[in-house]
Amino acid sequence: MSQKGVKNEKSIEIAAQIFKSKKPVREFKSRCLYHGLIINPLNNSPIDDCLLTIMKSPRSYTGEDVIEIHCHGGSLILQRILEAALKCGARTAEPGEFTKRAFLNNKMDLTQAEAVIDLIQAKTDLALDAARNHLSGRLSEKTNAIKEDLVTLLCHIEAELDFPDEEDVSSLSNMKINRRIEKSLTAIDILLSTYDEGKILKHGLKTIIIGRPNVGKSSLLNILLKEERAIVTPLPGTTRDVIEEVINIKGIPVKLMDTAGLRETMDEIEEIGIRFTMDRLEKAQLVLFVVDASKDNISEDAKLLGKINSRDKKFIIVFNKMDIADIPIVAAHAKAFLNYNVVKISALGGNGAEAKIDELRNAIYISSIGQNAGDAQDVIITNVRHKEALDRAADSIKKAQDTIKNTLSREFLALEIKYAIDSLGEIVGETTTYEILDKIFSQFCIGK
Ligand SMILES: Nc1nc2c(ncn2[C@@H]2O[C@H](COP(=O)(O)OP(=O)(O)OP(=O)(O)O)[C@@H](O)[C@H]2O)c(=O)[nH]1
Ligand SMILES: [Mg+2]
Repeated sequence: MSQKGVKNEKSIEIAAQIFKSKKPVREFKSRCLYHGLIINPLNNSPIDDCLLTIMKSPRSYTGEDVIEIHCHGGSLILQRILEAALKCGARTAEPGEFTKRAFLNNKMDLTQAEAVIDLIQAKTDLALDAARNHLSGRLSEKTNAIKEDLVTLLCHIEAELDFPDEEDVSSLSNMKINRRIEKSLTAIDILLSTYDEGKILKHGLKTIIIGRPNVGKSSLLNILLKEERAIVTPLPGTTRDVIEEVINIKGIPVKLMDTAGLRETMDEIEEIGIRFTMDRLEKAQLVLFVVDASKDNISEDAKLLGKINSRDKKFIIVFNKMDIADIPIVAAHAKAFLNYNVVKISALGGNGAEAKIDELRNAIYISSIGQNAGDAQDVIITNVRHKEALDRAADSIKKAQDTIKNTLSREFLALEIKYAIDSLGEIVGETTTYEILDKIFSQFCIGK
């Protein structure tokens, strides 16, 4: 980026006008706390007894002179202190402005700046681990390593093109080039393979509870939430609206949606509820298909499952009401769902039911991100911008391989490798446009 090095030289001046202490503010040492009074600059009346610290450039979050005021809590005090600073020429920060300045002043790269948003928005420990990993620069390290390999290769190819007769420039065989770009492609593919997990960590696993009326869907929502959230009655057709709640299963945010039972109905409101159910089903990643295991005949359930089945979703069949189910009948039911993962529970609770609910939680966890999820050491791609840049880099590398296969001139090969390098450079912010930067930082809802 060329617009590096934003400077903000007024902060110490402003602090000097509103903070009174034994020592003048301009003589404060960097990164030390000083005690004093914040005053109204118009009439010198005290506002609050505070501590103030100056973090002098370049050793601050943004790389500029930063003032931090530690005052008493309370919105009126905060408001008055803010007004005092504004009167002396300060202005409130735009969303993400501190982090944007930190990026523009080379205090962090773009993946680290984005990690700050993820850190603030993380809802579970695993999401926090992934964000912290990016903030520490591990994603940048990985993408830079891939990029550096490609840059070295490109330099060699270009040297050969520019100085074909030079003896110092050893010639690279197609096989050697292929091996090196294949290595980069594998490294990109490994990063890309983490995106499904990353997406779930960041946005949650959209999970719909679906089934025929009265099978115990709302009871299941309630027992997973450990609270009486949805109305449960013995009457089929109780739930009409979609009820959404988020639970944390071993660090995965699971967005649960309880829905209206599916059946042919003459009731207008219930029919609207069923339409809502079908809309949400389309967007869901995981389906908890609930069956009343105490019923003799479940062919209707199997038929319904056949109708809603789709390859882009995972399904768990939940046999509910096991407390009143007949074991031989349940065994017969299971035959209708041979190809599915079936978990048997009692959503009514009691009598060992919790262990079964744990089994279901585990099944949800494994079906969402697999057995190996949650290794804090791994870099996980959570951001669609990074994924798209990696996709583009992989495409360019494949095209580079094609130029070798089709015995095209090495100039074409060099061009594709250069595109791959540029795409990788976008991830850390070396080759990112201002529009993209604005879009990224506008996602911050607070000054930070
Ligand atoms: N014995 C037993 N009864 C259950 C169990 N789970 C739910 N029930 C009962 O089944 C009835 C229906 O439960 P709900 O949770 O309202 O069922 P639903 O699928 O949400 O029903 P709709 O919203 O009408 O589609 C209620 O009387 C529950 O108490 C269970 O595990 N065992
Ligand atoms: Mg219900």
